[in-house]
Amino acid sequence: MSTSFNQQFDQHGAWRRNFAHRLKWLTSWLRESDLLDAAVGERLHELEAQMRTSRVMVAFVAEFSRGKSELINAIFFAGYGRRIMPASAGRTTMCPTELGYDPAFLPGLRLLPIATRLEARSLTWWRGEQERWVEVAIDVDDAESLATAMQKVAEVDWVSVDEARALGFWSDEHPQDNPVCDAQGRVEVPRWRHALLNMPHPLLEQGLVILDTPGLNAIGAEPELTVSLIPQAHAVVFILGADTGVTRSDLSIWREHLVTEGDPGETRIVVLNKIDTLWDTLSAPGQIDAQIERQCRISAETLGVPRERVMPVSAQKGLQAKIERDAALLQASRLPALEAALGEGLLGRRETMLRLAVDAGIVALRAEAARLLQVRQRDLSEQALELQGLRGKNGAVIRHMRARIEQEQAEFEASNTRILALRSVQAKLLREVYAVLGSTALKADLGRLASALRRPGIKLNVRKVYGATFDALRNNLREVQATTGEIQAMLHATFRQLNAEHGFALQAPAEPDLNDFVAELGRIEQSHLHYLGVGNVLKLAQHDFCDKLVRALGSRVRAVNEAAMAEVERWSKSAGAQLDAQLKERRRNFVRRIESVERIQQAAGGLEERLAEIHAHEEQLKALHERLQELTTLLTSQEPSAASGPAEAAVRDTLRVA
Ligand SMILES: Nc1nc2c(ncn2[C@@H]2O[C@H](COP(=O)(O)OP(=O)(O)OP(=O)(O)O)[C@@H](O)[C@H]2O)c(=O)[nH]1
Ligand SMILES: [Mg+2]
Repeated sequence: MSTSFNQQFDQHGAWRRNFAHRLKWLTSWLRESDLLDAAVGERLHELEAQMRTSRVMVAFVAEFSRGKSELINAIFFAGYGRRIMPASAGRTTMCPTELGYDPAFLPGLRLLPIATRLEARSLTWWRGEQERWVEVAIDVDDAESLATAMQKVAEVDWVSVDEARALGFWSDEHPQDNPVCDAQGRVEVPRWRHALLNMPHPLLEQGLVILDTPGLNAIGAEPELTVSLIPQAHAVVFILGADTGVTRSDLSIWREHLVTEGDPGETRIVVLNKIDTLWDTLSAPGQIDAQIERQCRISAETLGVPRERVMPVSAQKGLQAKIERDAALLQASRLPALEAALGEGLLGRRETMLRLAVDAGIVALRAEAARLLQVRQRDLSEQALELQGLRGKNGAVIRHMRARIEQEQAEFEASNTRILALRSVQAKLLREVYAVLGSTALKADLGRLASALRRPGIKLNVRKVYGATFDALRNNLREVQATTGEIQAMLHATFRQLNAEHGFALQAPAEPDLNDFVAELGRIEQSHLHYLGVGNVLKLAQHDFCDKLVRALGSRVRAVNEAAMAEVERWSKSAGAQLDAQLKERRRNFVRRIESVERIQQAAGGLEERLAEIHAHEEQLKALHERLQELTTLLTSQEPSAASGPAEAAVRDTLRVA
């Protein structure tokens, strides 16, 4: 039960590596067995990409100084024997900091200057702009160098009030939130807008992404963080201090970031940190435990979550205990229980999802390859039948047979026009899909939203305005679904006809189901309404804020639309690839039949020899089919890496927001 998050993640990584290994193996077998046609290749490619790009993101969210960075140090970086993320009294982490690993980039820390806030671009956009980021090289094997580089995320600049206002760190409407000016009338602002650490740390290499955030109650947090980045995390850890209890600002951060409607599957963990501040040498251990328990209960009640969801820990003592290898202190820090919950809840769910997707992919792959084998099998038995009919026949009959095959071949090539027509209609409808979901159309929709939000008196109408925009966006998806339905009907009809005329085994691939994307739009809408509902609606009066909000929205909706387009494209490609594969097979089949007849024309014993060959070939195909079943089953029937007994399932359930 007490496998740590790190161990769990290692197992998850091992499973992924193992899968990738077997997939490679299957690929080379398919190639050797001449089964790797375009349709099969497409499936393999998808599976490989699915595994490679799957990420698990954990976000740490809390008021400043609750111990977010310290907890990250304790859970993930204790192996370095020192503090890696800066953690100190007062505000420390000044910009959102993402830790992950992408082998496409060199290891290093990339920092986006705060001045980019003055340009009308979303963070998502900036991610693609390499040259504006400041790169700090790190030596990944040197803890000192890593920790020194990470100090950058705490850097600040002193600027005039005007500059601070322009950057979004000064508000005339909420003067109580403004930072204090120094003697020269300057205020402190973060030097960086966002930090990305790219590092081949074992957990990060396996797809873990950690998001550390600056204390969020402060003025100046970008809406994109709330409505885009945090909602995309697979788990959000919310941290309270045992020394402070649930303060008003904790509560407002909780309401703004953690209470999201429509995200029932997401994991939210509440951590009551700094329990060591309750370790009082004058109290008996039982009294201390009772006090911790009482604090957890009160916190749970205040936040409105079940008591089990609140986990008491001491990040600092946990880090110290791991570094000093002090087992008793580690136990007292209660860090292991938190790690176990994080590992089982988060990874268990993530792995289940990945497994389901991968299993479906494998089944489709197997069907695709099996179809190819079936076609070949049928071609062979037809050939055998054809040749058997030639037994004891004279030369004229054989010549006639050859002429007939050649005529069939010519007719087949002539019927290609229908296939070409299918292709062009398909391409035209796909272009329509791209027009509906593409970025030009989205820009127009969001432009309308932005101007509606700027109208005075919007406060009472926000729901309606968002509703109108999202109805339009949802309608786009529905329109696309109607188009794919049309293409599907056409595929069915044409495939049926081709099957009947040419004995093909074409089967239209399952039509993409866009309902998940419609639901995702609903979640995005909810997260925005929620964000505006918790007191941010007044900020809409600031143009800058409004633009930022709409840009953040744009990035998320674009991602949804792109995913939907990818799904449509995948389906369309799969249909095309099937058709190509069958055409190719059929052409090969004509060539083989003519060859057979030629051989029989030339040699007396050619017929029996050819029949024996065909029979041997049929046996071979049978064996291939069995092997295909075996190899693909190997990829689906692996045991889950994380033990998933009833206890774990229960933890997982408690981690779920009902
Ligand atoms: N006693 C005690 N102090 C802790 C614990 N965890 C963190 N701290 C201290 O609390 C202070 C703030 O910790 P940070 O990790 O910097 O807090 P943060 O939430 O990242 O704060 P910001 O980066 O400013 O948003 C530091 O001085 C830590 O050493 C703990 O478990 N016990
Ligand atoms: Mg911090």
